Amino acid sequence: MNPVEAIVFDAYGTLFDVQSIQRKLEKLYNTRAASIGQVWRQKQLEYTWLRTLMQRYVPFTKLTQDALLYACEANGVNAQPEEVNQLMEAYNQLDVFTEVHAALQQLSQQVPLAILSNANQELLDRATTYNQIKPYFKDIISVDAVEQFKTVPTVYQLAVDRLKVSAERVVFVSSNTWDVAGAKSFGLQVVWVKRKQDAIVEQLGFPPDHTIEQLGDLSSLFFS
Ligand code: LAC
Repeated sequence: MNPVEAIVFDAYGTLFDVQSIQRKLEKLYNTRAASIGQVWRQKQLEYTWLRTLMQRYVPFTKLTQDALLYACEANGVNAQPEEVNQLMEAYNQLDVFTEVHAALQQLSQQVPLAILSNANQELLDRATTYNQIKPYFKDIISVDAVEQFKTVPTVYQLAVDRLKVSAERVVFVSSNTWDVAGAKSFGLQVVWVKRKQDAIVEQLGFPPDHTIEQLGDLSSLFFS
């Protein structure tokens, strides 16, 4: 295993728990909330991939709002502007998973940390400030800088360039199996944080180097 000179984190589902958005959806749309939430997340991902293929970049907040409008219409809901604003505001105030603070506090004393995310810079700045985790990071990197979304190699190259560390000495941590494959394909060391017990690795030929269940396992994995 190569020495570790930096650890880079994906944001949504890895650091930030998107579950709180589901609760807001339930308040607004009760029985249709589950389906809206599911279509919203899937469409948000699809739009990042489609817009990259089309070379038609827009900031993550705009794309996420477009995906929400699609999800509501697909479920027969005519989303009101106030409801859309409420749900989008939730992205600025997502809570981190329970183990995140302690894990980042410990890891930041051992090696430089960064975030690498599809989210736009403003959204990342607000979410990390809200959760008071900004001080743990040497850098907070948004794909805004290259105007392409994951899994294009250019995005992972951003982390290598900004941290000035060779790819094989960067550990990338994500809960998103497609992001795991993208980072591994690029050449980073990759840890999958398997937060959902029924999740499985993508059949893309780029499996993670390690699988953990929560971020507190990283320190013993690399620094014991
Ligand atoms: C991100 C999403 C994919 O932060 O979680 O890039």
